[in-house]
Amino acid sequence: MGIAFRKYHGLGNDFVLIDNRHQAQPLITPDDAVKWCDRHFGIGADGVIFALPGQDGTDYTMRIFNSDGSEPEMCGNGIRCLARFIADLEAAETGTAGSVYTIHTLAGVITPRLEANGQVTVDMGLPRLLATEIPTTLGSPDQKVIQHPLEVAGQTWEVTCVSMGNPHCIIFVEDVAALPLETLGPQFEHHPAFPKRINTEFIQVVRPDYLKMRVWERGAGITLACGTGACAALVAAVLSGKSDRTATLELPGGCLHIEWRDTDQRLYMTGPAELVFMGQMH
Ligand code: ZDP
Repeated sequence: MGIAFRKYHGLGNDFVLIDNRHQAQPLITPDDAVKWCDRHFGIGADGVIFALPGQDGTDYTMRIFNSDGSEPEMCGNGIRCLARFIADLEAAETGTAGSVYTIHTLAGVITPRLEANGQVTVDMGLPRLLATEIPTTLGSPDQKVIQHPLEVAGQTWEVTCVSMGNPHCIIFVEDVAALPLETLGPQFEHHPAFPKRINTEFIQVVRPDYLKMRVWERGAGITLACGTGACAALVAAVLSGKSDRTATLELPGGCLHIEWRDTDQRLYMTGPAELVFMGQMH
């Protein structure tokens, strides 16, 4: 007997989605997720996402396993895919679907909204900025980490740290295309300054409202897009005086629209989420 799945992507950041609405225990293990995500021996994905029953009054719960089997607290592109997945399931079952969902995650309640034009806008919540909240040993525990020097690969980088529930460090560079991301990424991810490892975003400011980004993700390596990373990058750019509070983030897989709203200090991310195929895994 196989397990039914659907594959979705948000700007090429691709996920296997599992309908787990009937039980709180994920239908597959982290080890299974590693096999399913393998691009040669499995389905191929950056992670596996479960739609689980809601908790504390939320509509649903999201959990995600990275392609290395580790479990992140949040996933921005993934939660857009989850919202589309749930709406697709509901529509197939009842003929109608919701358009706003409250989702319980390890990073708090996140609220995606399906727009009429096919895009998904997500209230990603508040950024966390103190060193202990990232977590990182850089700077003092109760202070922000902005443009702080960090030695990696024989070079000193100025890093800014932002948690969107999951940990990010952001570095501004002249030319993102020129970076050897495959060799640099793992050295940031496993640097002792980051006890829970780290997602690393390199940002090129093209204009105050247009940033180019490349990402090395914790537990997944180079990906074509990262929603939490794009939100973290905009926060870092605003804190460093490099961008407006609303900007387009150009990632290898396409563009996300990100707003750090000044009225409520929350991040709003808008981007696509698309079904690729459905299948059954043995
Ligand atoms: O924090 C981590 O371990 C990430 N690999 C989680 C996945 C983040 C994601 N790419 C996003 O869009 O936020 C899904």
